[in-house]
Amino acid sequence: MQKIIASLVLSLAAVAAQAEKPQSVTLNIQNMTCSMCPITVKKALDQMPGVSRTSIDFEKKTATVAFDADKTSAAALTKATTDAGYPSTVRK
Ligand SMILES: [Cu+2]
Repeated sequence: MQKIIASLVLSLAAVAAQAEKPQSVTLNIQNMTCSMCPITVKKALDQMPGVSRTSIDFEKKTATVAFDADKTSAAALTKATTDAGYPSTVRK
């Protein structure tokens, strides 16, 4: 019985690991001119499904976003900031 539970826990962990495909992308953000802008950009990104973490660098005008590749994409993220008034491109 214990063996069955142990293998069940292991397979559950494997499923959980597979379900999430974390990916990270850095975007170059245009139009961030004042200290309020990063808040707007962050909000636009955070509301996207699958986004787990967003950090904005106001000095470098970039946003680094951790997201689940099953739920969203880099293209959807650049569209989100663009729709919010901050056109962005994926930094290569
Ligand atoms: Cu601003």
